Amino acid sequence: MSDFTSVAVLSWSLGLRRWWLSHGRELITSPFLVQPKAPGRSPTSNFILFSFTDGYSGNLRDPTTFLDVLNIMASIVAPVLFIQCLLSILLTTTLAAPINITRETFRTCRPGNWFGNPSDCCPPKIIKGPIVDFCPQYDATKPLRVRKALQCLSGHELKTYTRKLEKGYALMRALPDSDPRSFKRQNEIHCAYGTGSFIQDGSTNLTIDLTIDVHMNWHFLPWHRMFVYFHEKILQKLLGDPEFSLHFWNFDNSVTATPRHGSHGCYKAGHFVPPMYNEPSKATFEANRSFMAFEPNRPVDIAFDLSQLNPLLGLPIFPNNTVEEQTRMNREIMHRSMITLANTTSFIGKAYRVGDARIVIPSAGSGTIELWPHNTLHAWIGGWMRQPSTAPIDPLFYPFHANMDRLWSVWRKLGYGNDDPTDPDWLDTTFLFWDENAVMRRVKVRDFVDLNALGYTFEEVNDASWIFFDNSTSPGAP
Ligand SMILES: [Cu+2]
Repeated sequence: MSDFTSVAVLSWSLGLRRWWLSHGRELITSPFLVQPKAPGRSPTSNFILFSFTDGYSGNLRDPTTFLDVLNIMASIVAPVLFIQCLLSILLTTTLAAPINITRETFRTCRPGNWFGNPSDCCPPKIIKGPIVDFCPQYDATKPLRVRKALQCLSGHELKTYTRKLEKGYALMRALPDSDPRSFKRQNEIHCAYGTGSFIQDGSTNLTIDLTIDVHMNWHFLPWHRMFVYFHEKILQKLLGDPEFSLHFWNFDNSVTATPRHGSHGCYKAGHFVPPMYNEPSKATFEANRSFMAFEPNRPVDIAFDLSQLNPLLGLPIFPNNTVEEQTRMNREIMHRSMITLANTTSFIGKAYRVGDARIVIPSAGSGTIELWPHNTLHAWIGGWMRQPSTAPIDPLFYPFHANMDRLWSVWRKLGYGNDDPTDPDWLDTTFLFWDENAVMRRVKVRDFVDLNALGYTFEEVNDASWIFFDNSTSPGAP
């Protein structure tokens, strides 16, 4: 907020001064308005960037200098920034507080958008029944449920798990649309929370509506932990099995070595799309993915960049790396995202409170873990997974995000002073979710930072493959 204020105020004062100087001396040459050529006008600076052509006559206008461009931009943009800034100051000084999603938030839901792509996915505007505060039920006498790595399930375990998950999804898909636990409605809730469909309570009274997005800021990790938690609870309820755990896709695991004798935990590579999600006969299958995601021996590309488009087809270019090249790159990026670049602020994401405008540029607010591997793999998997309005339509979303959840807990254990924010505006943020009994729950971020209190943990896997990544090792070294 303070950065924004100073930029706005600076732009405003610069703009005013330049506007006065320009108009006072009749020097302005606007690229946007057709003006007669000023006789004898010559460039006042060596920083000549553009020449503009009069669209009607084709005459070349005066060369416009760098300073003129700055001048014009400042004159146009600064007042807008200034007004926005004043409103933001007004809001933050009077309302600075954690985001709270309420009945009113649902009531005022409206169509949203993501990078200009419209969406219309508001859940029912009227929440029926009471909203019940969520409270973790920690029972020290009970063993923690273990979410396991999908690639490590033994033959029998895998069979049982696949059968259960298939049944769970069949039941979830069979629920009517009116049931908030239905597969369709779960996509809807992620869509509403991720496309600016919800408006911050109270902001509708002002000239600008401040929308909410759980991506590109510090809500990314806790919100998705909650979302997967309730998804798992709903599966448990439908299956009648309170011990059912949603196992994770260990996509960051590029282990290529055989396990050392006596090692604990699972040491198998997890960087391929889990086969049960790629078999057309299974309820976990989704055809709408990039063709690369169906190649059984192709590791994921954590470096994938959707902006690499084939100029002829407009389709993304998938680099043809060898398995060794790709896994080395993946380990390097994981190391950077989780360790080298990841302090508390840069890992968790930018603060986002009442009065803050929705952040719409990933690099401006996302934590490192959201940028890599999260965003890159959503793009690499493709299809529904490429947009927040549709991503949970692909069942792969859930084991994918279960691993994101695990990576958050791994980061906390790494040392380096890693710890979650202590800011009450983060801890006291409340979201609303329907639970396994279709009851609306008010959920606080502070109740979702401790996995043990939530009753589950993750199987140990070989994170050493990226934790101890050494830049000096030759490509392909395990
Ligand atoms: Cu999301």
